[in-house]
Amino acid sequence: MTKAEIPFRDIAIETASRETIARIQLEGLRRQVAQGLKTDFYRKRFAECGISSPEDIGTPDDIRKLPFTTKGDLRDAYPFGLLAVPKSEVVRIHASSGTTGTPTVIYLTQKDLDRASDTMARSLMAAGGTKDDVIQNMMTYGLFTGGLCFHYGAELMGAMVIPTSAGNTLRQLRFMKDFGTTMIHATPSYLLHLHAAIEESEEISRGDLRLRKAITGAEPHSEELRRKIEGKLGIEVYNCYGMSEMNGPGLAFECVFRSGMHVWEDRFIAEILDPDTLEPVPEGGTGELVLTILCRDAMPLIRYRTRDLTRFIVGECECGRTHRRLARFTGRTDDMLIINGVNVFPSQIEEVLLRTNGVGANYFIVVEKEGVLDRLTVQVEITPETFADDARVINALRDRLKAEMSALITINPAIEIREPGSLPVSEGKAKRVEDRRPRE
Ligand code: DLL
Repeated sequence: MTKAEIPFRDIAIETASRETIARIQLEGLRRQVAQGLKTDFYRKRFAECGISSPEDIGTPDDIRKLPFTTKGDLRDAYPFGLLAVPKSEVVRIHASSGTTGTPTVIYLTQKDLDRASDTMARSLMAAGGTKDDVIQNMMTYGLFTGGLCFHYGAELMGAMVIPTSAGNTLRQLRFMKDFGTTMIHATPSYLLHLHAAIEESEEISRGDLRLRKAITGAEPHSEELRRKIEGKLGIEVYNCYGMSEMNGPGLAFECVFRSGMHVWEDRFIAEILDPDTLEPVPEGGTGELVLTILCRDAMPLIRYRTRDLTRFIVGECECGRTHRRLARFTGRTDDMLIINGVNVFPSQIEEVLLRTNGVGANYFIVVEKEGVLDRLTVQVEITPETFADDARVINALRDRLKAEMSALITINPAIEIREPGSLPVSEGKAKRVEDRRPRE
């Protein structure tokens, strides 16, 4: 690929000097501090750090004077505690799993949404997407950002977007064939599932499809898995990182060289810190990604602890972009599980168990692969009284747990009822989760 062929949405900003980026970040950070001061939450937190005005931020490094924000803070601020504009300015909300039943919610003004869509469009164009693409979005529409936030960015780029949402693989394949889909957006596990479905299908073969690229994210995956999917489907696969707290997918994205994800540093400040000391790691070292959003008025989020572990890739990218690249994520510092792209905290499951009569003292969570998809099983000890009851009572308890859990975590667990005292009791810190999925 020649230099002239490298695609950009906004070449000036994407290749801006580091000095320009630092200036934009300083202005953006001051704006976010000003927005933060409009909320009780940040006014109080800033005061504890001696910050009372945006003018207290003199250089980009002054970000280190600012407090951290955690998922727990978002839970405490639910539903509107972090709103920095009049409620009538909000045009949409999105949400992700909280550590308990309270979700993590974000609010967006129309301008915030426009900027989020522009960020997504920029990411798609960096991956070589164009207005001629037919993009099928196989991520769930609704509170999850992978549906709508991706969708609006793809539309802004001018592509024809097919909002099939997740699941219904046969219909996905028919649409891909009939509308000549060239790009798809799906989790890595769903890409594998799609490949298996094509192999098995008597109706549709790979030769019927015009697919050239897939955008994937929402769950960790390895370079080996990417290569496997690329080989099987005969396409290029691009890694995309995001989280609902930061407006969803596309905050970091791979360009056509596919060697790490550029973080859009005019819109986000990314720090990589030692999760214990919260001090910066040496250049290129692995640590927790801490993000500050610069492009949102409705809800400032400063030094948000993502709990995701990664590192900056040292050196320049061949594409000429000056925005630094993140390496693949190697894990998290908390116990969040990502099951078929959905975030699940063991504490959410525990919450349902604790409030249900008839449930005993011990439980165990197992995550496994079933074919290419993930499967969640919750083994639950019940009380001796319930265990002695007849099968109808036990089945009703099982159904109730299943319904309440799937309402909370949005995926269907298998519930295995166990006899009192039958699950292993750990000495010391209870081990209640076993992730048996092979690390790819
Ligand atoms: O997963 C947003 C998204 C949608 C990203 C579509 C990419 C594509 P949440 O549900 O809030 O938002 O989950 C965010 O998912 O903190 C990571 O732990 C994980 N994650 C997201 N993308 C990647 C990725 C969306 N490319 C959480 N690699 C994050 C590894 C990822 N982990």
